[in-house]
Amino acid sequence: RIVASSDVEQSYIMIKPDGVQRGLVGEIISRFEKKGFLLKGLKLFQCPKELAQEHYKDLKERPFFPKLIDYITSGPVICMAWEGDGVVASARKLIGATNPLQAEPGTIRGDLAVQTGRNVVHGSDSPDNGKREIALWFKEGELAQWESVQTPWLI
Ligand code: 3AN
Repeated sequence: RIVASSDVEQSYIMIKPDGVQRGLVGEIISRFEKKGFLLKGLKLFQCPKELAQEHYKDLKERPFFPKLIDYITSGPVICMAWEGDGVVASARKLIGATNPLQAEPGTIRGDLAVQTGRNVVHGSDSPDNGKREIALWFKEGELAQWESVQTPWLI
C-alpha cells in the first residue's frame, strides 16, 4: 500500500530534557516501535526559547508557562515524527495522563514519571496539531520517505 504522506496521520512525539538526562530515550522509542508505528523523523535537538513558546502558545496564560519554557529548553530533547492509522490517540494512550500520578501503570508516564512538570514525553493532541508541530520542529528534508515493510502484513 502506497499512501502519500499528507493523507496519513502523524503525531509529534518529543522526549523532554528529563527523559533524555535520565537515560530513557531507548525505552521510550522502543514502546512506539513495538506498537507498530512508522518512524518518519528523529533528532536530538537543543530547543531555542522562541520555538518552545510557539509550541506551547495555547498555554501562555497559564501560571506555569515560564517554568514550562525553562524546563523544555534546559537541555536537549528528542524530536520524533511517528506515522500510522490512529497514531495521535494511540500515542496519547501509550503516554498516559498529564499528571504521572494519575497515569495508569503500563503507560510511559505511569511507569517512568512522578511530577506533571517533569513528565518525560510530549504527544500531539489532535491530527491537525500533529501536522502543525511536525512542521514546527522539523525542516524540509528531515523526514524520511519510507513505507514500513510490515504494513502489507498488518492490513
Ligand atoms: P499533555 O502534555 O498531557 O498534552 P497539556 O497540553 O495540558 O498536557 O500540558 C502541556 C505540558 O505543560 C505538560 N506536558 C506539562 O509539562 C506542562 N503542564 C501542564 N499542566 C501543568 C501544571 N499544572 N504544572 C506544571 N506543568 C504543567
